Amino acid sequence: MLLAVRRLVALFAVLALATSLVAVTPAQPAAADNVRTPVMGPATLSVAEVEAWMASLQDRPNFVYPYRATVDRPILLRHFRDEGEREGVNWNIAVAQAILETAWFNYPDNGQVRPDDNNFGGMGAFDGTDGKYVYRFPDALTGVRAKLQHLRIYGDVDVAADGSNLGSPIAADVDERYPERWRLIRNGSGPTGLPYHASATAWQDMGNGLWATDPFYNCKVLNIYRRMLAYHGRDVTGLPTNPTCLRTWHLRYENRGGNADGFAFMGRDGDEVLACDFNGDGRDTPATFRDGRWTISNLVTGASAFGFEYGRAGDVPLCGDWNGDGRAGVAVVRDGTWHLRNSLSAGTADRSFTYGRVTQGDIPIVGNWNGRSGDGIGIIRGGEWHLRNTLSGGPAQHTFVYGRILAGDRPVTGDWNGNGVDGVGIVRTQEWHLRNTLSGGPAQLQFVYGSLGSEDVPVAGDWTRDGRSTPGIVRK
Ligand SMILES: [Ca+2]
Ligand SMILES: [Ca+2]
Ligand SMILES: [Ca+2]
Ligand SMILES: [Ca+2]
Repeated sequence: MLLAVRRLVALFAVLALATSLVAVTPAQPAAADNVRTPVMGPATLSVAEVEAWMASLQDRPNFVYPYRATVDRPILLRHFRDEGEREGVNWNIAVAQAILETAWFNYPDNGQVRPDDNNFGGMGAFDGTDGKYVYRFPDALTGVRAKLQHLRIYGDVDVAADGSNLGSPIAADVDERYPERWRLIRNGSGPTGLPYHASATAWQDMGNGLWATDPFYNCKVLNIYRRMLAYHGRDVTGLPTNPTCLRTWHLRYENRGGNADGFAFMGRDGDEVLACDFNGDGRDTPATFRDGRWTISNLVTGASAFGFEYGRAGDVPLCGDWNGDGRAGVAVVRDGTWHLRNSLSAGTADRSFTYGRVTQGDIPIVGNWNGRSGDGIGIIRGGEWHLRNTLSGGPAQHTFVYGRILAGDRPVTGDWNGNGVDGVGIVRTQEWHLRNTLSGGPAQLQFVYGSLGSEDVPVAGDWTRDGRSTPGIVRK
């Protein structure tokens, strides 16, 4: 019996693509009771609206997950709408879930489910079974129906034990394994009764064994749904505000456009995000700051993070190697005064000095401008960069104009070409403009990375230890 229950859970294991994102399992606070996005209920967006949003991303020439389902995308979306309305399930979110499960209906070749399986929910994709148990539906309509009828088991307290009040007969696959499976999941396999019926009436319940093992499963699905709504200017206030949701860092290992090579999970809404080499192993890793509280990971996934207090609310946080030992420390800038600390712990500043007019809008930055050990400092005033090699007040060694910071460009620094000296850059919505030399002039590297405009926070780092800094974006 235990085996059977385990299998049911494993049945819903997400595809390899999504599973690879599950790298961190920090202690999880319980979801707030007031945050509920029901599985059942009407959808917000029309087929045309969902199609327009998908096209805006998936039809880009460099999008790595081209559409490969068995019917054209608008037809598939109409199936989701028709079956969603028949079962009373919010089909917009069902599409978001399918996008996560299938990697945009691409079904990457390393996954167990193939495009012509018409399986839109990872159903039967056990870990380590080479696709032996994957459910294969004869056509896209049946596959969509099966998925939405599954969602009804989870979300509808009133769905009948025999499926007799479903909007359509239980979707059957070619070998009729599916109706039996539907009843099993609806009614339970053990003496305790009903493990899945009405077990996730809201999306915030999903994950942690419900549909998927990934504790962030609900966050990922709702983030996709959120993007869909935001594209059309719909209200996304409070969606999702599940406090278990961590920000996803989409890390790129090259200085060119494309999709993320790696992911980290760290930080929540309102946290400042940073990346530095805190342990001197040559790899930059994520950190967050909020109201004086630092959280730092020495793993590029954001796992095994530790925290301490240094600074307070309103301070501008920075990280850098202040003493030239190869390890980054922390700093806060408060009222124009920089307070640097070499160790990653609470305590007093090792060095304090005044540089720039941060209270009047100067943006403080950190970088190794001369290639010698240890980082220098800088400020951006208006569009003008002022860089200083020594950790003290005084004149800048480099002053130049780069980017349109006042118009909303976000500054980034990093060693883009791996020569040991940091360069400068700006991120303009989703365009990265990087320059190796500390002077104004055209970008030496220019590419598109990220897609959410003001919602993506850029952060650069050497994620791979090859000496070169490359982009990252931190996304809700
Ligand atoms: Ca490191
Ligand atoms: Ca150091
Ligand atoms: Ca460089
Ligand atoms: Ca690198």
